[in-house]
Amino acid sequence: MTGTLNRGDQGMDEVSFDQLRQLVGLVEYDESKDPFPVRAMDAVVFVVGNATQTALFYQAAFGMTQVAYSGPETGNRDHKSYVLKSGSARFVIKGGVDPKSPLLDHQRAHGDGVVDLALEVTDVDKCLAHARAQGAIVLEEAHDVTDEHGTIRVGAIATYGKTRHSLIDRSRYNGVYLPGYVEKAGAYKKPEGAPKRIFQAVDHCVGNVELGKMDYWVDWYNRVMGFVNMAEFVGDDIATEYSALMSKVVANGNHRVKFPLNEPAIAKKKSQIDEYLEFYGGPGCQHIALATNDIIATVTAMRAAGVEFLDVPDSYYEDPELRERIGNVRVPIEQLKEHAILVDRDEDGYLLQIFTKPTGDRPTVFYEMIERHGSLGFGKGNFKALFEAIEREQDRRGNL
Ligand code: TYF
Ligand code: FE
Repeated sequence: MTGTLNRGDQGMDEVSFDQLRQLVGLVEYDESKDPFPVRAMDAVVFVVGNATQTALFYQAAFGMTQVAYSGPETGNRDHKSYVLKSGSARFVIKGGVDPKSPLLDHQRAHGDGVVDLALEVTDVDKCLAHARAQGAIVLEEAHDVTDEHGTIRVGAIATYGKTRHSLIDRSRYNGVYLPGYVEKAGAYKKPEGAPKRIFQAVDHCVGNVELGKMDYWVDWYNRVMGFVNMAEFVGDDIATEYSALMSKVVANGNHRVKFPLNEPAIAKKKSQIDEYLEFYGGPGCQHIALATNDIIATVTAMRAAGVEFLDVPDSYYEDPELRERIGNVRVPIEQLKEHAILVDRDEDGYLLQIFTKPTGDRPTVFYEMIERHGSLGFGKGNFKALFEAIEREQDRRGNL
């Protein structure tokens, strides 16, 4: 079928396909010509030092809902694992229990971080065969995992650093997550009047790779996963002037899954990417952007729960050029200023975005909240203000 939209998990959660189109910026594409058809992100999987407390953090501060659990009580003696949902987004939070758990070694080396950007695919075997033919490292061969709720077919390939892409076909499964998990709500109760959800979907997941390796990984995603390059990038010119990083974006055919890739640039200052690579102990996932349809409510709820966002100087909002550049947007500039929300416009529309400070102990992983109104970009017009704000934080940490 030509021009078919990849309908993803429509119906499985409460975010409709048409909502997603707006939320994460989808385009039409011909899935039949795709060597590696990806439906959606299946889950972002984290390994952390204390999964029990981190799961509570994502409920209290990100408004997520706990839906499943695996741990010693369910026969998994190695680690605890909590599954959280918000709209179509799924986070899985794991922490070692057995002192010999390899998850504890991972946490010691990297701190809290993302180990798996798991993808929902229609044909695990086809994707793995294509990936292998293109030279990808296969970490797990395709195999079935079955319980009373049906069968999952799963495999995995290695990407940058210690990160993997699990490939999951859940079309024959109706359990809550994967075999081995039990359905389990959290004890956490949302405060009265709290929004039903703070975000609806994962918009993009950014990888930081070593100096000189960005183009390697762009090419890798092109070849191995059939991803296409998106127009937005930070090139040499911007890099040396103020950003200290270079960045390109790859996406699956319908742009539902978007992976920007950053590498450090040699600039006057130590790159924020170098700081990440040093503290993470190598390449890894830098930020996850979460799509919301009401960024004011999102930021208000997250701030109330104690999440800290990057400061934006008043001059950003007072610049007369800003009004000219962005035109009419849903939220008055005064209100954007009050919440430190950034705004950018391109030929397709505009977007509102805001960035948290690193959410863990190491200056590594952080979040972006993004409200799209037609724009398919990443906030190019904000790069200068954003990178300066990141560098002010880097300086406070003594890493500039
Ligand atoms: O994902 C993006 O491209 C934007 C901008 O270190 C960005 O969110 C790029 C690099 C970075 C922080 C934000
Ligand atoms: Fe981003």
